[in-house]
Amino acid sequence: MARYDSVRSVSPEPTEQRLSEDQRNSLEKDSSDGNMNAEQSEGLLSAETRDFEKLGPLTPAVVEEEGKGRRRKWIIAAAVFLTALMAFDAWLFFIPHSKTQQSPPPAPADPHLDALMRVPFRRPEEEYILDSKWDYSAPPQVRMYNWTIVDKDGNPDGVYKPMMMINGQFPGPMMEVNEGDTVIVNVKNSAKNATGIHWHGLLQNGTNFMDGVGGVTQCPIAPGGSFQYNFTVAGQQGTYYYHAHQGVQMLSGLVGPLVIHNVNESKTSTDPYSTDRVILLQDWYHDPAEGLLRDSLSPGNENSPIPNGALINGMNKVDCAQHPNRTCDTSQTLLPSMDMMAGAYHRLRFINAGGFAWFQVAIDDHLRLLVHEVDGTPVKQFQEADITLSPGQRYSVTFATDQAGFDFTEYWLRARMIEGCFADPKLPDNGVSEAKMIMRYVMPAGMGGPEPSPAAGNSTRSNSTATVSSQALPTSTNSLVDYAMQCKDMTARNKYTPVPALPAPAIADHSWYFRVNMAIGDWRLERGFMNQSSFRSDLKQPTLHRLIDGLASGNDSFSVAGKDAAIMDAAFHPDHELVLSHDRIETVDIILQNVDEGNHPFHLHGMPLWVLGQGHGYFPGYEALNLKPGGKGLLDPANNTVVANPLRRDTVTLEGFGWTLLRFVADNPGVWLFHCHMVWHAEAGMGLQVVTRLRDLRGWTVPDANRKLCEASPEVLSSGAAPPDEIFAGFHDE
Ligand SMILES: [Cu+2]
Repeated sequence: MARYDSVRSVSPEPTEQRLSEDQRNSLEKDSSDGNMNAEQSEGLLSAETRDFEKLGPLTPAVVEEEGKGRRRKWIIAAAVFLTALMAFDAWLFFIPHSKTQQSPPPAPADPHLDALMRVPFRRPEEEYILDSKWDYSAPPQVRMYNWTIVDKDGNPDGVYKPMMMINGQFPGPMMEVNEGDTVIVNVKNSAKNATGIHWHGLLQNGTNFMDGVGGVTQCPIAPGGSFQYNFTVAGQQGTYYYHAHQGVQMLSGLVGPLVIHNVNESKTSTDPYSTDRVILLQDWYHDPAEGLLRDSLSPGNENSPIPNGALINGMNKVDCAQHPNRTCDTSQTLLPSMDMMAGAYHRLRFINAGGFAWFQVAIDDHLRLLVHEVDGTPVKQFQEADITLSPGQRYSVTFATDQAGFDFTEYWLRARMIEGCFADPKLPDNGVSEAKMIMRYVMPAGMGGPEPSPAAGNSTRSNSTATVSSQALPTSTNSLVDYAMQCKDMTARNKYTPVPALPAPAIADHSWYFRVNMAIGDWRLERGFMNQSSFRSDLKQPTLHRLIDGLASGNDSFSVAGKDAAIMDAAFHPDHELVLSHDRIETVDIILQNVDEGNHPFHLHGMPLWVLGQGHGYFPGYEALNLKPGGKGLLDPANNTVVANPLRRDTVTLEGFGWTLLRFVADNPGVWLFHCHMVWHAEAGMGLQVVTRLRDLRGWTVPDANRKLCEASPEVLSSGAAPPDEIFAGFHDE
C-alpha cells in the first residue's frame, strides 16, 4: 500500500506544466482577453531586470573599460526599458479591440494543435469496425497517415489521468492496409517527452530503420521534432498493432490496431463472417505511467505495479464512489458495445495491447469461438470456449450469433485480467479485474426485436446509438466457468496448425541458451536479466548507428571476424547490451530457461518465431524433442513432427520456472530487439539484441532523417524513458 502512496507523490503534475511551450502559448493566447494586468507587466519588467543583473559585475581589471562599461550598461538598460514599453504597448493595443468590438481573439500559435487539444478524446467505437466495402484485391498503394502526438488529460473509464494521444484521440486510429501496400506515417511529436512508434509484429524486411525502437534502430523523436515512418508491408497478413516504444508510454495511450488484409484471408474460416472488428484490450493504471515506472525500478521493489482496471477499445466505466481520491467523472463514459446481426457469423480480432496483464476473454452463452489466426499466422480453425492472451499477443475468432430466440438480446463479452499472475490478486484502489463489453443482438428488419444498425449486418461503419443514460445492460451470466489461474499460451491446450503449412528448417546453425530472471542489480535495483545481461539502451547512439559506423570505419570489434555467430562483446558491453551477431542468413535457435516464478511473453522484432517446444521445468534437451544435440537435424528422420509445421508467432510466453525453444531464420538484415513484452520487465532490462546478416550491413548508411533525430541532447532524447540506474546510487536500505 505504501508503494502506491509513494507513486501518488510523484504523480499528477498540473496540466499547465505538462504542456509543451507551443501548447501553452496557444492555450494562453486563447484564454487571454489580451489584457495585461499589473502583476503581469511587473513580472515582465522584473524579469528583464533579473536578466540585466545576470550580466554580472564588470571586471575591475581594465579600468578604462569602466566608462565604456557604464555606458554599455545604460544602453542596455535603455534598450530593456524600450523593449518592455513596446511589449506593454502591444498588449495595450489589444484591450480596446477585445473589450469593445468583440472581434475574435488572436489566432492561437498553432491552430492545428489547438484543435487537437479540444477534440473530444474518445474515439468513436465504430472506427474499430473494419470496412465491409474494403477492396482486398486493390493494386498496391501508399497508405498515408499524419499523426501529431500530444499530451492530454483523459478519463477513459471515468478517472482522469495525464495521457499521450495521437491527434488528440484515444486509443490510436485504425490502420487498415493490404499486403503489398506502402505505409507512410508522418509523426509530429508535440508532447513534452521524446517518443518513437513500433509496429508490433511487422517484419520490416529491409527497413530496419523503421522499426521504431529508441536506442536500437533510431534515436527517439524529440519534443517538437518529426519523423516519417515509411515501409512496405510484405509477406504477412492479419492482426497487428502499433505502440510507443519509449519507456512505458504505451500505458499512457499510445497504442492502436493495424490490420493487414490478404485476398484469401476469409478462407481460413469455414463460415463466411458478415462483420469484422477489432477488440483492443488494455490493462489500465490510474497513476501516471512515468511515476509508476520510476517507482517500479526503485531499489528494493520486487513487484511490478498492478493495474487499477482494464479497457476494451479504450472504454470502461468505473464507479466513481469507489475512487474518492481521484478526479472522476463518468457522465460521458459508456461501456463498450457492439451491435451484431443475429443468426450470422462475426469475426473478432483480439489484441492485448496492455503492458502487464494477461487477459482471458469469453462471451456469455457463446462458447464456440473458432480461432483462425494467431499473431498474424492463419491457422486451421479450432474451437475454444475462451481465449487467453499475453501482452503483445493477438487472436482472431469467428463465432455465430446463434442464441436468438432465447432469453436475452444482450450478452456480456468479458475480458478478465488473470489476477493469479499478479503479486497480489487483489487490485489496488478498489480496482476491478474484469472489463465488460455489451454485445447486442439486432434482428433483420421486420422480425421484431431491435432493428439493425448498418454495422450489425454488412454495410457501412456505425454502431449502436445508445446514450450514456440509455445503455441497456445484459443480464447474461458468466461464461468464464473455467477461470484461468496461470498465465500460459493457448498452445498449452492445443497445437494450432498454420495454413498453409510452413516447415521450420530441420537444422539450426546456431543455438543460444539464456537463463531468464529478475535479480538484484546495483544499488539493490530489481532488474531483468538474460544470463548476466540487463539491457540499457543508448538513446543518443542507437545500436544500428554504432554498428554501421563501426563497420564503415573498419573497426574489428564490429566485424566479429571469422565467426558466423558471436556475442559482440568487444563492441558492446554485455553487462547492459547483449548483442548476438549472425554473419549471414542462418537458422537460429533460442532456448529460454526461466529460473523465476514469473511469466514472460517474449517478443522478437523482425522475424517470426517457430515455437518448437515449451513447457514447465528445465529444458528437457533436444533429444527429448527428437532433435540432435544443438538442434542439428532430426534424431529419427522418419518423425519430423517437431519441425513439420510448428506454430509461427511473434510473442511467445516463457512460463514461470519453464522453458521454451524458439527457432527463426535470421534473414532480415539489421538489429532486432528480443525482449519480454511486459513493460515493467522490459524497462528493467529483460531483453537482448539480435544482429542479422552482419556482412550485408557493411554497405549501409544511416539515412539523414535518422541522423537528424540524434542531434537532440541526451537529456531530451531520454525524456519519457526509464531513468538511468545511477539516479538510485547511494540508496541505503536503512
Ligand atoms: Cu517479463
